This record gives sequence, structure tokens and C-alpha cells, in this order.
Amino acid sequence: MKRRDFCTTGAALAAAGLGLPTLAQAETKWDFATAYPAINFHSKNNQQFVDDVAAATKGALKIQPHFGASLFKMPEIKRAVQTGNAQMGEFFLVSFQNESQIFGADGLPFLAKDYDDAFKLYQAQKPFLEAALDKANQVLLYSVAWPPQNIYSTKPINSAADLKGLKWRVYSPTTARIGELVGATPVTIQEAELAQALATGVIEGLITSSATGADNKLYEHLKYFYEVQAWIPKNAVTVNKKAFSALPKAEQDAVRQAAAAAEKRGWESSREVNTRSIETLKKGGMQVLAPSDQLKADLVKVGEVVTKEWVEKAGADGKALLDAYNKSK
Ligand code: PCA
Repeated sequence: MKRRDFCTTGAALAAAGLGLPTLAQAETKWDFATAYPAINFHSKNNQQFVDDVAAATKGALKIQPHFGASLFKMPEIKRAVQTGNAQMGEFFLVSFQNESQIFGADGLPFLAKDYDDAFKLYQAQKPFLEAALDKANQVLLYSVAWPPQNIYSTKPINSAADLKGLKWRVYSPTTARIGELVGATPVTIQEAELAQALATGVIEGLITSSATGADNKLYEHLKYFYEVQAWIPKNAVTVNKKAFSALPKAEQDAVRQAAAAAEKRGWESSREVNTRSIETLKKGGMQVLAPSDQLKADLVKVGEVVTKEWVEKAGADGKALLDAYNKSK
């Protein structure tokens, strides 16, 4: 990985070398590490953000997005932004719950039942999120929800007992714990490796969004989809603190403005993409089903266990977050 912090243009460098006044505006280049394919709605939203920043700064701030985990794998991205190996990054918050329980709040089962709830939960989580990210040397620019998380499987799942022994793909401490509680076999697989893991039989079931199912054509290997709407987790897009504060004030403002627009646009497209992706799954031959009462009841029970464990670990901050969320509902 080549580190490319605050490059100036060739013209500016040449002028400086000749002792001439630097007439050319300094140009800053950032790398933006992301983990999801370019066709994914988060990626398209990020591309629009990048274009907006380029337009607003008249090309003075050039952000190069790297989609599909081409620069860093998802679990490495937060650290890459922290150390400045990438100036910007997008990562899946709940995957980092072991670093701070705050990152796992939007992965708690049945806490947010729809997008409106999820947005309220985000508002309650935000001050804690910003503080945790600040400690990790980064600034939160925007955060966008994935569609609700639903169960996919090779075989019918009518109760938690049907998950027993299933090779269960996990992406966070909570999904691993759920797998453990139902007696499944948790296997950590990144989104970028999902299709391969299914093709080789490494996994037989998972919980993820309609969007990820459509992006990865999960219907080619999995036939059952249960709309349990277990939680609505988010990606975060962050920037290295030093890189951000090195920008002239006008460029910082341009980044902030484009970020606010990206957040709004992203939440809207998440809803649309959910509807569209469910259609894609159906067309691909997936059985899109409502969960049985038994499955729902079993998942609620498992959810209570993992939520209780989260509350114990999350301490005063976790309690304050949940209080703020419950008050806002
Ligand atoms: N897709 C990503 C994160 C959540 C989602 O819906 C994944 O499965 O890894």
C-alpha cells in the first residue's frame, strides 16, 4: 500500500522548486477505502459524495474511492483511517463491537423495528459514536443504514432448532453469539467473500440484508429468505483527524456539506433498495417468507440474552444511549 497524504500538484512543486510564487491552488488527494462492490448502494452514494466534494472544491480536494475491499479488507479499514494509511474509509460498525460496545448498538435484535426507529437509534448513538471514533483518531462524516437484516438459508427454518448445526456466516460479535446460542456453527466471512463461501459450501445460512443478497446473487445458492427484520445496522464513513484538520476551512465546510447530503440520500436509497432487492431475490427464485411464530418467539428470546449481555458490557454509556433512544421514541 502506497501512502499518499497531502500531495501537491506537479505545477505547484515545480514552481516551489524554481522559487516562483505558487500560483496553482494546492491539491489534496485522499484515498477512500471501502469494502462493498461498486454496484452496491452505499458505494454509489460514496461516489456521489466524492463527485460533490470535487465539484464544491473545484478539484482542489480529490478523493479516490477504492471499492470492493481493493485497498483494505473491511476489518482493516477502521485501523487504516486511524493510522492515516487511508485518509477516508467506510466500515460496518457492528463488526467493531469488541473495540467499543457503542459500535454494536445498532446490531441489537429488535431494538429498532423500522427505518424511523433506526434513525432515532442513530441519533441517540451518535455522540458516543463520535467520541469513540475521536479516540480512534477519526471524524465521523456520515452513517447510512443497511436494509433490515433477514435470515437466508439452504433449508426451511421454522424455529431456532432448525438452525442447529447450520454453518452460519457471522459478521459481528452479536451474530456469532446468536449462532452459538442456537447451536449453529459460526463462521466469520466478509461480504466480499460471500459468494465464494456459498459456492464452496463453507456456509449454509446467514443474516444479512436484501441488498447484500441481491448484490451477491445469494439466490443461486440459498432458497429461503425469512423477513425477521432483526436489526438495521449501519456503515460509518470517517476521515483521519489530521487529514481533515489540514484542509482549509472552506474545504472542510465543503466536505461537511457533501457528507450531510450523502447521509440523507443514503438513508432514502436504503429504503428504495430494500424494496427493489426483495423483488430481485424473488425473481432469482428465492422464497421470500414471513417467519413462523415459533421462529419469531425463539429469536426474541435469543435477542433478550444478547441484549442483556451488551447492556452489562456497555456500562453507563450503553445505558445513557438506550435511555436517550427510548425517550426519543
Ligand atoms: N450487508 C453487509 C453488512 C450488513 C449487510 O446488510 C454484510 O452482510 O456483510
